[in-house]
Amino acid sequence: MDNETVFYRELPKVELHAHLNGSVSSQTIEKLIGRKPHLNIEHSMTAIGKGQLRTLDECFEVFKVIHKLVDTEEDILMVATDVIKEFAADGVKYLELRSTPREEKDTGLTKRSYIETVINAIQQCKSEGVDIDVRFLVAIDRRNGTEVAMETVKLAEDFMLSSDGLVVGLDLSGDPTVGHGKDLLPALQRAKNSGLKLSLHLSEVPSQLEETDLLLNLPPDRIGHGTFLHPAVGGSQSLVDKVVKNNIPLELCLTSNVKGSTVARYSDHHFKYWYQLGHPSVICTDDKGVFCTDLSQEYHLAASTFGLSRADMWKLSQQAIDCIFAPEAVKQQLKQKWNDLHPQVFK
Ligand code: 6MZ
Repeated sequence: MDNETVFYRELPKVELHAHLNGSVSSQTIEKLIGRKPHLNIEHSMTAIGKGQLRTLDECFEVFKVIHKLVDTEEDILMVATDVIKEFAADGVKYLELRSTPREEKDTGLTKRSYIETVINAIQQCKSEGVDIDVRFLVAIDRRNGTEVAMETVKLAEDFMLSSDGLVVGLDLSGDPTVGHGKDLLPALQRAKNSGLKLSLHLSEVPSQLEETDLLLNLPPDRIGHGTFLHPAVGGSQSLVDKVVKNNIPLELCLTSNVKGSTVARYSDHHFKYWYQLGHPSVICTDDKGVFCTDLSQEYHLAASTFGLSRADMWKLSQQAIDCIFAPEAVKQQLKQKWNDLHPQVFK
């Protein structure tokens, strides 16, 4: 490993935007394929390799293939524990995983047992002493509409109260070209009122000014992507002003946006715009398995693309602590951890 690679691996990091089924590594996919050879799924169908570009639509086809491979409690337990350990091995000290609870009639999987299994995986890793604090965001897939969104919020509320602080919020994701945010507003409002933190995918594709404006009025606690918020790419100053005024952090995923073709080149990535504004921006992976990346590569990529120093990148990872959904005491513990690790990382 070269010097730079070692630095970004050792840099303590916070991962706030990771979809569970998009984060499955090639090793875990191999194990799943071994469990289900009859599906005839090949590895090339579940990942987008180096230099390959896809449309966002094609990315969503990939998730459907992975969902076929992950359809029992046993699968979810394996996937979640593997993903957590991989993030830990990459130097992630705090992780918020998100996933859409699914029901599978054939295997008896229910939405409730889906969430319980992810929670079990988190607890199992903790009891094994894996050095990472993991929390969970229950995800709403926007394509499933109003009723499912409300049902998901109720489930998330139950788990927020019964999971010992592990379920901290709600994610709104799914194919951004399907459905409209206004149909999901009552569910999101209810979630907010009950104390769930909200991370919403906003303006991931162009021409969603009206929807974005509506959802920004909630306001959400964090924004996923926000690729088309600013005026230069067809967004608007008033959207930017709302984000800035409410100090809503952005979760930014460079490789995902370039491979999914919503950003043409790394140097065009909106990280630059928000970083120059001094607005809280957190580098994340989105789907490390599908996009063949990890968080240390994303930090390295941001640094090399935008000419940032190691000290700048340290500051970015440290500032991400203020954007987590876990309570203040956890932020303090993480800040202490960063202080303790500083000499070793800059040795
Ligand atoms: C929007 C995305 C996404 O929930 O089954 N997901 N939603 N934009 C993206 N950009 C590429 N990447 C992933 O993980 C897979 C699900 O996460 C959401 C989609 O709903 C996808 O089906 P889970 O663990």
